Amino acid sequence: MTIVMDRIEALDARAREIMRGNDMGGYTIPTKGLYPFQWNWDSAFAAWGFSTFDLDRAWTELETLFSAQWPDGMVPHIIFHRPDPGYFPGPEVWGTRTDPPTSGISQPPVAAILARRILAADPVAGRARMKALWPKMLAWHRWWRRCRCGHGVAAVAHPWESGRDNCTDWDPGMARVDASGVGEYTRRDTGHVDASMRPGKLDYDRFLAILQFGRDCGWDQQTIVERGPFLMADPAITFILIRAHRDLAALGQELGADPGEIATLEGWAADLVAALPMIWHKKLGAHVARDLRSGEFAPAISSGAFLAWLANCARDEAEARLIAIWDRVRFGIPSSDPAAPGFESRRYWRGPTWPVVNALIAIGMRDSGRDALEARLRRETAELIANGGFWEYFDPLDGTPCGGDAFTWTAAIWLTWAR
Ligand code: 9YW
Repeated sequence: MTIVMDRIEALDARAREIMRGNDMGGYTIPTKGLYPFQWNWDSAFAAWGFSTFDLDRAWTELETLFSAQWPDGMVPHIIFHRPDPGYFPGPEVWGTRTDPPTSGISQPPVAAILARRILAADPVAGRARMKALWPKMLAWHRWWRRCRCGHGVAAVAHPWESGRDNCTDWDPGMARVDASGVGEYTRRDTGHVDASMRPGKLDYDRFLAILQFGRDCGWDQQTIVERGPFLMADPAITFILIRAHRDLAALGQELGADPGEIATLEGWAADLVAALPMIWHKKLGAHVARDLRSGEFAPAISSGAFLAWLANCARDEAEARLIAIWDRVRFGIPSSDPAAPGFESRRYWRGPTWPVVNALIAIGMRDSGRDALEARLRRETAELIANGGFWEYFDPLDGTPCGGDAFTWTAAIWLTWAR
């Protein structure tokens, strides 16, 4: 499909309007109603989107995100800047007692990857702002190393920490979570979006049981990692973190950071690469999520495996298998293999394609010289947005727009990459 010029301009204008409309002053919400706070990786994508038309605002987005960094270096997955009863679980459920109130887990560390791209667009005026952010990003990366990489590759202590909430990746770990004591609660998400597109009731019970464990131990990371109800190795965050460590090291070179700290970052990336065999699934022939409590692998290849290109860690024998998975759908990389049990084409992370994930995979394709694959992924993602609008995610089989409308990160991905 060729999208004609004035149509592209109209889509650009709409994307900017969505981003401005979701701008709460210093931070951007993912979408009105469903997600009324600042989310971690959404904000990094928002900053990248803003960098196409308002560089000052792009840096502000990252600065606001890092202003909620915990003393131990963690950058939380949600920042509850202002109360809003439209979302559950809110700050009183998380009980982190921080100011501003936040959740107690993190989210995929894409900030350094995208900050490097923003600085490339703003090398002069952006230098001082990136310089101020660099030690904060380093502290966050150190938190990942210390609190989530003790088993080798990167782990998540909650499916929400992966950013891919109900993906088939988490099925083995979630099956072991006892949710019998969570008590009564009222979900808000299903009031905004069709319940058939959202995680199920048992998923939510388990999400809450894991949250309650963290809250009850005062968000003590050692306790969570050693004894928490859920801990799984995440291929997506592992690949993202390898790339982010390297990008932060490169930013450090450019900004004249301490060479010892730059070498530390490169060492952390190398250690993650060395640990990759533990998530290599021989029979499936790809990198696959793995339960760190039981050793069990996830049942299917997910979009996480495609991020190996982003980290320049792809294994040749996986390539044909990954492309075969992609060929099973019409639009974009599916979040889980359509041929595997558990795939649902519209239920959140159990099958749908997500423009943000496609954009990260595309960076890897481009950087590793897979230009034809990158062009195909861009064309398919652009078609979804041009035909369906700026929705949260899409059915990869027929392109049906799903989830929330007027979504910040989809607008950002249009402006930065898909158009
Ligand atoms: C939730 C905001 C967030 C994303 C996540 C996505 C979802 C929150 O929305 O999580 O309550 O389920 O899974 O990746 O950051 O867009």
